[in-house]
This record gives sequence, structure tokens and C-alpha cells, in this order.
Amino acid sequence: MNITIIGLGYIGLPTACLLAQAGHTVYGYDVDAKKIASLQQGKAPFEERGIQTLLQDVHKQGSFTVGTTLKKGDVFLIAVPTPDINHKADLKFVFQAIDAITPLLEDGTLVIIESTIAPRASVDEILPRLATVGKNILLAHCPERAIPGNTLEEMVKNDRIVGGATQEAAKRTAELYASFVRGNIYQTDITTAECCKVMENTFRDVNIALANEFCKISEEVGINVWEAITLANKHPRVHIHQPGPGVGGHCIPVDPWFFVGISKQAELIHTARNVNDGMPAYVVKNLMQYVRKHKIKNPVIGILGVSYKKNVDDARETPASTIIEALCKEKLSFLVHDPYVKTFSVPLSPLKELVEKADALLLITDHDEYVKLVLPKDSPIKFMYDTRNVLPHTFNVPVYTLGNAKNI
Ligand code: SAJ
Repeated sequence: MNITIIGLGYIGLPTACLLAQAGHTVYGYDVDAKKIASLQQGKAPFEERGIQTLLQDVHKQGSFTVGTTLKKGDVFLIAVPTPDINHKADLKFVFQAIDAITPLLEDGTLVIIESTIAPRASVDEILPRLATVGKNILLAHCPERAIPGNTLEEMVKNDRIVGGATQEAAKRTAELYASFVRGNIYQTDITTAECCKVMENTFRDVNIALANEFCKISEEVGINVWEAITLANKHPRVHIHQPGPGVGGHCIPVDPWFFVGISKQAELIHTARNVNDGMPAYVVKNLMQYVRKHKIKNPVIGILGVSYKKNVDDARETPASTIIEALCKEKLSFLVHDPYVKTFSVPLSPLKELVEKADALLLITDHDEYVKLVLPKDSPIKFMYDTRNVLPHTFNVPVYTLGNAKNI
């Protein structure tokens, strides 16, 4: 089948490569000329396990080509961002994509939206727009479910939900995904598929908010939240998530707002968002207490990790940005390191510089590299504050852990 993918980001590119590997002729379109130039050389513009090798394979085979002009396909797959603007999924890029493909649509063309969209967006906004074309277009929503860091494996192994505006649209989409998905593919209506996706990420956000609330309560009652959660999770029906410095990435802190934006019933969801968004300020408040406790004047804080989670190069919506803004307000100096992120809103320094020059270390992201951290003997570091419970406690300076009142 001839497939045109619109948007070659963290989801569009791996999907394109997997479809090309499965034997389809795939054309990838993106407005970003720099990204296209990199892909034309067979180079992935971001890090993701296995993507480079797969890209080179399909590039060499000629089954995946890319460009900045659109080409006709039997299928158009849209994987563009849908940012949260005032608690609503902004469909600007989806609409731009639909408008751009309009002259290329024919009776029977399948249009698949992979981007996360708010419940009812397909029925209320996308279908009416497609109806103006005056042709029999098949519309489906097949929300992605892959976890960044293990995208390719999860895209193949995970079960998928396919929502069709019609049963034929769902059936054709399910057949297409079956060419590379090894998990089950469940067909449903398009609004149910939209809701499933937003529910999945909302479930995670609310569960993390619960863990973060337990974390703050644990500090009050004098226990170690990490120990308590591990023990509570020994119950066969309990699976509490992990607390942390805040929830980042382009999905979990964004998607729950889509429910809040469309329904007054979303009270718990709204509260959970506020709890998670409040974690960076909570971390900075604690950090300032430790700075005072150690009587450090004009401290330089060494920040370990700015990507939104471990071992990825993605810093979108990272809690590190909010923490750094708060440090600036406190007029604290800082040095920032991340082994994966190449460019960030503030300059990045080598890890060596942090351990040689900082007065305290604040671990925000639990990259594997930090678990093996070694301090030089003459390091000026007076304490470390670990918001992920990963640093060993073998240093000759105190390591304070978020949520662990036992070592404060
Ligand atoms: N986090 C915690 N505590 C936890 C788990 C995560 O604080 O127990 C934080 C992480 O540090 C990170 C944020 O939450 O800052 C989000 O990370 P994540 O690993 O939970 O999720 P994402 O954003 O990388 O991927 C999620 C996944 N959704 C679910 O697990 C329900 C993925 O399957 C989706 O495809 C993806 O969102 C998406 O694109 O929607």
C-alpha cells in the first residue's frame, strides 16, 4: 500500500519505518526542512532505541522516502503535535495537515489520525472538515501507546485501539496496522478511541499525583515514602506509582487537561494535575531548607538531568524547566548537566564541572549514569538532594531523598 505520513516526530518516524519494513511504500512529509535533510541522509533526528538501524535499512531498501512536498497515498497518516492551549487540544496542526491533503483525497482514501485529540474532536471538528471535500473519505483514529525510550518495541508488541468513523474505516485501519503490530487490535467507534487514549494517560497522571501526595504526607509523619509504596504494592490489587519532582513529557501533563477542558465533571483529574504541577515548587522549597541548614552562602547548585525522564533526550514539558525558573527567582546560581539532552534553555556543562564547582547537587532525572556517580576527594559538594531515590548513600556528604523523612 502507498502510505503518506504527515509529521516525522517521535511517533510519525518510527511508525513510518515499521510500515516500510512491513512491505509498504511509505512517504514521509514534514514541514521541518532540517529534519528532512537529516532523514534524506538516513540519519534519525532524535535518539530512540533501534531507530537508527531501522531507518538505515528502510532508507537503503527505498521503501521509505521523505520530502517537504506532499504526495498522494492510498492512506494518509497524521502524526502531528496537538498542544494544550488553555486546557484544549489545539487542532491547528491537524487542520493544516487535512487542508494540505484535501486536493489529494479520492473516494475511498483512508485518513488516520494518530495524534492525541480531545474526545469528540473527530465527530465535531474533523469529520465536518473532511465532509467539505465532497468525497467518500474514511476517517479513523488510532492513538499511539508506545513509551518513549522503547518506542519501536512497544509499537510492535502493544495492543492497539482503532476507532473508525465507520466500521469500514476501522476495519481497513486494523488491517493496515496488523502488518506490523503483534499485539491485539481492537476495533471501536472513533469517540471511544479518543477517550481511551486520554483515559490511559489520565490514569497515570492521577496515580502519580497520589504518589506525590503520599510523598508529602510521608515527610510530615516521618517515614520513607519509597519504602512504604514498595510495601503497599505487595498487596495484590495495589499498584501505586512513584513520586518525583513533577510530571513531564508531551503526554501525561498535557492529555488530562483535555478532559478538564471539555467537562466540569473532571474534578479529580484537575486536582491531580495541580498536585503534579506543584512538585517543582515543593522540591525548591526543600532545597532551600537544606541550603540554609548547611549555611551555604551564594550557593552554586549542580543540576543532574533535565530530560523529562530517565535515559531519553526529550526535555519537553520537563519539571527541570520549572525548577530552574524557581532557582532563578531565588537568585541561586546553577550548573546543569544532562548526558542525553543536546540543547536546552540554559547552557549545559560537563558532569566533571558540576562535581568540581557546585556546592550542592540536585538530581532531577534518574539517568543510569547518575547511579554510578563518584565525587572527587576535594569536591566542594556539601549535600545532594535526590528527587528520584536513585543515588547511593555511600558519599561522605548527606544525600537527602524526596519523601524520605528518615534521612532528613
Ligand atoms: N513519572 C513519575 N512517576 C511514575 C511514572 C512517571 O513521576 O511513577 C513521571 C516521569 O518521570 C515523567 C512523566 O511522569 O516525567 C511521564 O513519564 P511516563 O513514563 O509516565 O510517560 P511518557 O510520557 O513517557 O509516555 C506516556 C505513556 N502512557 C502511559 O503509560 C499510560 C505511553 O504509553 C504513551 O504512549 C505516551 O505517554 C503518549 O505518547 O501518550
